[in-house]
Amino acid sequence: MEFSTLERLEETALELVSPGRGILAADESHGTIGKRFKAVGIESTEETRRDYREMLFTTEGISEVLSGSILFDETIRQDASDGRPLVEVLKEAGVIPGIKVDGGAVAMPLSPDEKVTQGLDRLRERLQEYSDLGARFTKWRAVITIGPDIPTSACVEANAQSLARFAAHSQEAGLVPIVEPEVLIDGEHTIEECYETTLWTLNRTFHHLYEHNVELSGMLLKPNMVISGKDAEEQAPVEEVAAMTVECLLRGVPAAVPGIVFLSGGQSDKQATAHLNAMNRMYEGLPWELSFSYARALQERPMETWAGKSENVEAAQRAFRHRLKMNAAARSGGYSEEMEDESAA
Ligand code: 5MM
Repeated sequence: MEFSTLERLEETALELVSPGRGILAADESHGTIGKRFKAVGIESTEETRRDYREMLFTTEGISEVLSGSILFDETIRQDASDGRPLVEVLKEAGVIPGIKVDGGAVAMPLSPDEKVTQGLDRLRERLQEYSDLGARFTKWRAVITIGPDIPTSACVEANAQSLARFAAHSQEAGLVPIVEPEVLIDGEHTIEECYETTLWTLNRTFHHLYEHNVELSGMLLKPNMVISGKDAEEQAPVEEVAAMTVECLLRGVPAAVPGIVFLSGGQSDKQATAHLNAMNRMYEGLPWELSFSYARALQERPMETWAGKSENVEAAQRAFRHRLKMNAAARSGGYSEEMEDESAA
């Protein structure tokens, strides 16, 4: 890789994890956004999806707390209601546009309870197009499920290798890859089981990243937190989640990676903030920045408040700004439950 390309990748990666800011994952595919909209009574059409994302992107003052936003293929081609491309709206607001480039996780052949992510075909051409459309970073999500006899080694390897191939393609195109191996919260597993599976997945992912010559200083990692399964009888408290997560990352993520941007993975919005806050409060001098790249934990309240009605835009933007501010505070361990009421008021 040319030195100037690497320098540009490193600069973008560092900007995405700059202090007090984080990333909005707004890259829901049609199926996912349809499900989320339906739950709050919004019909999913090209226009409602555009209006909703425009509402988020035009929230005043977001660049103070938002460094980047991950878009879906449809959104990167859409114009705002005033005719400006949504990508320009983000850029003018001081937010870096990124793009999800995976083709979704599908059932693994002969092991249907596990998933493999597709989308490597024609990736080189697609990345060129996304770069021309204004994207500066990319994202690929792999899904690992904990259950009886799973994950299998075949599943972990296949996903880790695809993540590495994606990351290599992305850097070749001058785009910062966000590598997202998500160990799902679904299930009755203990926090210890989540720790083991997460560490295994991270180790194999970084093994393949190395084999594919990916420059670690020009990428970001988007992992799950180490947490009890959603249906586990015993739920680990905040400090334990924070400690187990950081200890796992210290053993699985090389120091050359500039930042770790967590997914929220089905945690409540306040839980996701509290966990990130505890990690940043409890640990000093970590080799990487600890930040967020949440979808649900940032959007839950604004989406519900908006409900597809233009008269709700201001209130929804207030809810969005509030959640961003809480997570921005968590970047330095300065968040507290009391701030929820103060800021909301
Ligand atoms: C918004 O959800 C993203 C896309 O998922 P689909 O391809 O299934 O529609 C997803 O990649 C997202 O970026 C991460 O999972 C983080 O989202 P959460 O809600 O876990 O913070």
